[in-house]
Amino acid sequence: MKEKGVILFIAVLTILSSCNNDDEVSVVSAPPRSMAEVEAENDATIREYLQTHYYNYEEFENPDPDFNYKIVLDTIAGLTEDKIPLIDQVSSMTISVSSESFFLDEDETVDHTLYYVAARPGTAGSPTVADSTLVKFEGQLLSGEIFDGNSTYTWQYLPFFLRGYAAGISNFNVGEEIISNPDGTSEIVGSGIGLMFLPSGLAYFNNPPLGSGIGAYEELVFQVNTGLYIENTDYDNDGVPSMIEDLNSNGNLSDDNTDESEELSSGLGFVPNHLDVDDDQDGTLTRDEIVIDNQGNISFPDADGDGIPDYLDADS
Ligand SMILES: [Ca+2]
Ligand SMILES: [Ca+2]
Ligand SMILES: [Ca+2]
Ligand SMILES: [Ca+2]
Repeated sequence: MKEKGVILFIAVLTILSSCNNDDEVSVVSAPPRSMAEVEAENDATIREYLQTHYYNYEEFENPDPDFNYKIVLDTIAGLTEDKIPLIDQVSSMTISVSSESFFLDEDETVDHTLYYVAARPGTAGSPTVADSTLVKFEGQLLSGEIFDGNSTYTWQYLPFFLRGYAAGISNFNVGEEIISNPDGTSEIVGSGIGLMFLPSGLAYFNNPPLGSGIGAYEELVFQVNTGLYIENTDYDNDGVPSMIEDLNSNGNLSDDNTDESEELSSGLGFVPNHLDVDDDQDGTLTRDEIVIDNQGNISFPDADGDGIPDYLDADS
């Protein structure tokens, strides 16, 4: 069945490309592929890359005074054949992804593998996927082509970024403090420098941004410099740290929305708890349904004792 679909698709493409009417621009898109199938392919491609490439780990181990602490990737061949391949230096983590997060019809939940290495471990704490983090980054394809980046530190609220990017950063540590250089630039003492490899299911899958140069189902590589982070970031300032608003603890803050049915029926749209100041839409702000003591400890009263705290319980 699938092969027939592909043949039909090619036939449609051929018809369109042989149509020379410049006034009509048609866009044809194939139906999304199976997430499990794509993940298996992406993982094989990434592992092949990791086996055949290394990074400038020796420069990080014994840095020259003028070393710029940039990760450089290269192939292992000829003069470099004694280098340690990335596959022997990376760690990995498994992240379960629901096809719903890409609005796919086929209902799948697929384990994805993210590979990462800390080239220079940061000297302070480590953000969660729900924290705002001060980051410099560079995104590239496995081909080496750079598609995005920011060479100055920028605050990034990680839930707004790619699932794999946020998860990758949560493995790295940040630095201690910002210092200003005489030339007006500034740096962060002890910041972390890391590298991560994302299968497409932890990135854009079938829907990369137009004009980005990223293909559908393409693997991505990010080099990051993690400067600082805000511990227990509370993005919507409702008193509940974003990490605690991940009610099903799956590391994805977009699928926790207590008042989803009310929001959809009232036309308010979909506002997940980490962005919602009244999580249960009972008209009382979340901030007024929780208790924060002088030490900053949060407790969650449950007035009717039904096991659902008041801030998530529309009838209490
Ligand atoms: Ca919050
Ligand atoms: Ca969640
Ligand atoms: Ca909501
Ligand atoms: Ca409420």
